[in-house]
Amino acid sequence: MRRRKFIKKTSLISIGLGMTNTSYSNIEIENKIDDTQPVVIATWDVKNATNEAWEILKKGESSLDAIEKGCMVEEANEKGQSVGKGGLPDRDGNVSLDACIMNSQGDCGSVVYVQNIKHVISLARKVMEETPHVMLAGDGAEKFAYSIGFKKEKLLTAESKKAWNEWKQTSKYKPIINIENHDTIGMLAIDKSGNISGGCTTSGLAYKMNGRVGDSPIIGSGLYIDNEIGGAVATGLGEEVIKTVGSFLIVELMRQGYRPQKACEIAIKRIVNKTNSNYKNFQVGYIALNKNGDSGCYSIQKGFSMTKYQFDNNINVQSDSYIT
Ligand code: SD4
Repeated sequence: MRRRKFIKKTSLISIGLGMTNTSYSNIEIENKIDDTQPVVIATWDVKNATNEAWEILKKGESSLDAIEKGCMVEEANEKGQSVGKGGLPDRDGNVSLDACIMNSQGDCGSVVYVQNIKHVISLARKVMEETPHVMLAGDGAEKFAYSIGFKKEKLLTAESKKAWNEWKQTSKYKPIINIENHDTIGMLAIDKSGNISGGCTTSGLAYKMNGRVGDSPIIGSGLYIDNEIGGAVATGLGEEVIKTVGSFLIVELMRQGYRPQKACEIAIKRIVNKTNSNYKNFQVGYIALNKNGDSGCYSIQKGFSMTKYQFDNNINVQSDSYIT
């Protein structure tokens, strides 16, 4: 019933705007739907995380709560080696986490280089809600965390330590991402009131240089939300996302009328088309959601996917990619 209503109301209109200084002349505009459907999307195959978020959305609670609780599922999952406890360490053996969160009012909070706190998405939320700042780093972020009751925890698990020891023997450090080795959680959700929020949480690039921070906690790069338009979130080689301010770019493209799918594709092509891009050697993937509940995803390499919980269906969708 809901689905039919949604499809009926989202007929597409393509209009040529005669733009001269861009190759994207066909802007697609969707008719607005007048009722709100909750929806949550996330990077990679994380159905437990989207399920947790969906349960919160279904009860009519806020998209911000859904994002925090959904991301926490993967932060606590020690088997996931790119997020939270069990994340792979830097080249010196330190696990350091980055995260950010953004609400529908445009407020945001971020933490970087946090070494002893598992739920950095919650800490980012506390930075947003309880400090006058947007970003806290390292020891300062942890000091704040302990002062408000967060527990100190060792994040390096035996499994990740073993992987690091093996890497030390066989691998040389290269500042490119192994395309199989990432599953940063980026999540976007719209609640029953129609408000969108987003979050992103990661242990970053495995075996990175000590002190390195990626795109995931950088508002505009790893995540961006605009409650009038929608949101976007990134995964993959953070340096390339930062250089093109990827998530902000996608939201601005949606503001111009592009659907989320097309906006993600344009943002990926922006990376690929850089003159010095060695895009064949790294992965970047984006997901995006507009205020109508329309979503999209796109990546450079094959293998990226998005999990989407919408219309009571929790599904993993394979992403199209630039390299096929
Ligand atoms: C980073 N974007 O730190 C993150 C890495 C990533 O799954 O996506 N890992 O660059």
